[in-house]
Amino acid sequence: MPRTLKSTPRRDGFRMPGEFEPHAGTWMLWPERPDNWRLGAKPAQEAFAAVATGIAAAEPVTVGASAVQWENARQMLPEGVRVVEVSTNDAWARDTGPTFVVDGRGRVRGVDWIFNAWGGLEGGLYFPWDKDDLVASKVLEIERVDRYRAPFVLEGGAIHVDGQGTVITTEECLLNPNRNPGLAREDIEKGLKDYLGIDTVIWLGRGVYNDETDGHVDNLCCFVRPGEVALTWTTERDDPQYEISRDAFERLSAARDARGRRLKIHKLPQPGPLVMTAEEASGVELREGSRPRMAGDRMAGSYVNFYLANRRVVMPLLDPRTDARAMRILRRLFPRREVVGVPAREILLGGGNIHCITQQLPLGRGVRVVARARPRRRVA
Ligand code: KQY
Repeated sequence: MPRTLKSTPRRDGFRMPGEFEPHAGTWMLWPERPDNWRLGAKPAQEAFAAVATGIAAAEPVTVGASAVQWENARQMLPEGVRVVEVSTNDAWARDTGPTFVVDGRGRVRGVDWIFNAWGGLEGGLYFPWDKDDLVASKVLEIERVDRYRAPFVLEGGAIHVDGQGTVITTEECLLNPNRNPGLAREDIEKGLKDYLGIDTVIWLGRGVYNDETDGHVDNLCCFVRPGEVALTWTTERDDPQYEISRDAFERLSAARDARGRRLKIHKLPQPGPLVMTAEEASGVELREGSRPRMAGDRMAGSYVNFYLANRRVVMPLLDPRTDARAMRILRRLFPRREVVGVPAREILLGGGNIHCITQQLPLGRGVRVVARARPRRRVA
């Protein structure tokens, strides 16, 4: 039986690897709540199935679905994808799943952060979130991986690491009083160092404009490899994203990573601006305690929200005016990976994107590969 450890990853010699390091597989969760996903979540389920299919061509995928949805998920997902019963409040494996850490001997462990639905009762997105807070424990049980319970609130989408001692994050999210009101910046930095096994924190300011997560970094900026980041970018000075990206660019330009390197910054065009249509908003049920969806809502669309699978990049397709340009840039950034696009507007309507709905399980010595990846199939 997996143990809950009283120590910290740092003390035990563990670190969070970069997403670009080899994976044993990917975890996802199945969407169903009708007050976040329109039309009873059916269009979102199609989009999640396309993402799972795109990743399963490269590595094993496990999808957690509720008892009510298990049969539907099983039927909608390809055979090679493992579907297990996990009850959740919603479907954001990046944020409610464990953050896996590895050590030099190839051992894998998991960090289980406290989850409060992106802000608890002070601007969080739904109540209750008790099932979501148990997802990491359940995943670790199924994977037979030992667990650290971190003593503070954090979501996986709020951090990106280079695997060599550096994390990037945003002040908007991690210093938000709705996450850890009792902790100062230095306390948060110490927590990141202890639980991610890193030495250097690079603080960006705000995340993507109108991002309901309070500015998760995984929608704004990510490591493509150690020493290099991708940043969402617009040249439209009147767009509220302009100043946000400009500020991030300046902070990244001034930063040094844990190994003392300057960062090379690659700009990815911002799609849109993308807004919710009246038809889309009307398909979402209203429920007390959940964030209502309104026609005209500006959505936080970003191509940075891609997922790095083994030898593959699965990127969101969001806007025919910019999709091809973003794909060209990603192909240049990842010459040894196949870049595939998945139509992702239905995921964006729920408030996030492909990176937010996935969680990588690194390849370690003790981790079993649960299913064979199916032969490659083109997604888009
Ligand atoms: O972007 C994410 N990491 C999660 C988005 C959650 C949105 C909930 N409606």
